[in-house]
Amino acid sequence: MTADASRPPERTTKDEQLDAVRTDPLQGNLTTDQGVRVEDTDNSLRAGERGPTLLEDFHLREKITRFDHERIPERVVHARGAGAHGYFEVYESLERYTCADFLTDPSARTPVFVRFSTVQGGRGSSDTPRDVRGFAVKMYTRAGNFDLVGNNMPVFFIQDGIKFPDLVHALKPEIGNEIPTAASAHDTFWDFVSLQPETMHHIIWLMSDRAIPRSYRTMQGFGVHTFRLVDAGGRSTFVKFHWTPKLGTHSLVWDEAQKIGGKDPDFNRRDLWDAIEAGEFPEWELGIQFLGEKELYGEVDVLDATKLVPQDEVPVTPVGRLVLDRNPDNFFAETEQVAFGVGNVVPGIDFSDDPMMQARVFSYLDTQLTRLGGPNFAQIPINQPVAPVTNHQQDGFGQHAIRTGTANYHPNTIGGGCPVVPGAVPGAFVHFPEPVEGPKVRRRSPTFSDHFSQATLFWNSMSDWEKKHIVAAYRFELGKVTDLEIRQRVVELINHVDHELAAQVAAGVGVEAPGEQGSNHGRRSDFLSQTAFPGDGIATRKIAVLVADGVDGDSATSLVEALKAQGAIPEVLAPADGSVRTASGGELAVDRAITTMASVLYDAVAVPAGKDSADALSADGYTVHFVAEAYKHAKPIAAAGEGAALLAKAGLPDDAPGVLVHDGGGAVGEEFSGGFTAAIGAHRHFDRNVDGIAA
Ligand code: HDE
Repeated sequence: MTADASRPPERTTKDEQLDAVRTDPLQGNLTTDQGVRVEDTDNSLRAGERGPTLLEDFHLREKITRFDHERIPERVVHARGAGAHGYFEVYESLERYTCADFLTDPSARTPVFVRFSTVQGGRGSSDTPRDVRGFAVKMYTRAGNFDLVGNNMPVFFIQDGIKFPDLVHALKPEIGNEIPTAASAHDTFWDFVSLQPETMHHIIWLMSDRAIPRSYRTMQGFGVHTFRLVDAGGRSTFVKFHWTPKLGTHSLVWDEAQKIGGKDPDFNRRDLWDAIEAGEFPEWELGIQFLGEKELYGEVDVLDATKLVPQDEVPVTPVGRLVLDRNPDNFFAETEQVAFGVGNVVPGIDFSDDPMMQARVFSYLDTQLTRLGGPNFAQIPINQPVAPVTNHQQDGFGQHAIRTGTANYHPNTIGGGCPVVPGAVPGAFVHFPEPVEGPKVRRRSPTFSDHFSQATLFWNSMSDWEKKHIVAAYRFELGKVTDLEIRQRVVELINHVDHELAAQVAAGVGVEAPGEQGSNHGRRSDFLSQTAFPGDGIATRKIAVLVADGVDGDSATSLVEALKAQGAIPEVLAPADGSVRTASGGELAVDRAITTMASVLYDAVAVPAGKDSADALSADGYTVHFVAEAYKHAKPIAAAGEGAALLAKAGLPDDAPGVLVHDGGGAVGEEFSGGFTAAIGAHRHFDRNVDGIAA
């Protein structure tokens, strides 16, 4: 049985809970925080019209005090993010593996709040640097909150949480000048990497296009660690969690990502917001790799967060779906104040001994004490479980509840023994009684010592264009490192991944290519390249339709309608906002002035027929650059009739992959629009030669 995709969005228990705290200050009279009506909020109280301000002006002081304290400390990592509400539904009961309520009841619609993020940049940084993306899901289950605080890459830089402060110190802006913003291309980060071979697997993911997703909606998510599912009888199964986007896994290209950082720093945040506002609810399928109880898969220790278990060996079973269908009302109250915690598990889900996971269970609770100002952060509405909270925790900064009764301890008789602790009954969280033995040591297991073979697996599994992008990324990053010895050490490490890769990187960054190591095992996986996750259709892809006065109205309208029919978002761009005159004397509405936009903000470009329109566009350098740049970024381009002149002016071949030219004017017809749709569906056309294009 599968969940019914056509079911309309319905209000969840979490929505109802949030309703109780949602306020609308846009009514009634302006008051102080004490509810006192004010007579004037534009003038402070002073002794005479030109006299000094008085200390007794409680309204001024309260207003300024509140303003002074509006900012709270940003997250130590993952400070920049965007969030949304939605729900999770399991397709069929997983009771064979777990007693987790939300994974065993297919009729349950579990409310969720998801926050996506970058890692390095501060809260005000841009959305598109080369970086890992956080994919954190808070599930408000009936049995308490379960947080799956994952990333868009299935492995992590390091193996032991005790290295995390070192990693993040090296990655973050350098301490003297606080440079660079939202970038890993600097000496301290690569110095750390060059001395820490266990980073090699994650680093190659970071150098791949996974680090520059086109959209939060087109990236995979991973729980990274191995978790345990525990059934009602106490049997445990190791599992890994995967989120797969319905729209496919797609990325930007690096030059584009850098330009978007300036043109629209909110690119990913806006994309998520707009899609939800438009009713195009982003959707991911939850998949689980059931690993059983084995701790070793060949060379892979399931407790090592720098390793994945290849899907070729253990398939991912689809088990449910996540839909995001509501934007927050208030960014601060919801997206900023949401506190995820790796320690937030529910009966039926438990930890593994992954030393990263163990450290995280501590860190996430601890960090909120400073960030959210004390121990009562779980009472903030976005963090509150929908399951009832009944315990003897009390007081502290930000206590919102008014506790009644006198028994604030356990056991008690004065409170009738409540709340009760009935022992290991169904519904209570019972830790999996894993046997533990061995000496206390600060040592890693020898099963954690292979740092290269999965990086090699990843490299071997890439398509040609993905490999090219990886080489270019290493060259860019290391090219920004000023210390040549660091560059050299990194290249030596890459040489253990693949000699050819190391040689290509070395050639680009001016250091010596190391000798052949013969270390490539030659194995590959079918599930690591992004080409394995194309998604379906072109819904919500943004297409720029370039027009000027004299455009062929039928040509433009037929293109726009054909794209809309496929769920895409065509936008008509012209030299000025308003409308343009069509060749037949009609009017065509313009969505945006071309100078307010850029090709990097679109997935494809179309140029309708019309001689005067094509001539005007071809005479404008900004527009010529627009199409040349779209071509350079391997985007689909369609031109009808005289519109092809713009392509010629930009020096673009009209027979390159993903370039479609339609002879003549008038409505373009199904064959042409179908070809364009297919080209957009393929996302990018990297088999195109772009080397000579100046853009
Ligand atoms: Fe985090 N991480 N992390 N991390 N992490 C935080 O918690 C930490 C790690 C991840 O949208 C912080 O509330 C340690 C792995 C995401 O709010 C902090 C270690 C993975 C988010 C913290 C790790 C992640 C965070 C900062 C090494 C992928 C954003 C603010 C043991 C599986 C969540 C906060 C959001 C946030 C610590 C490693 C993902 C400081 C100590 C591995 C998605 O507690």
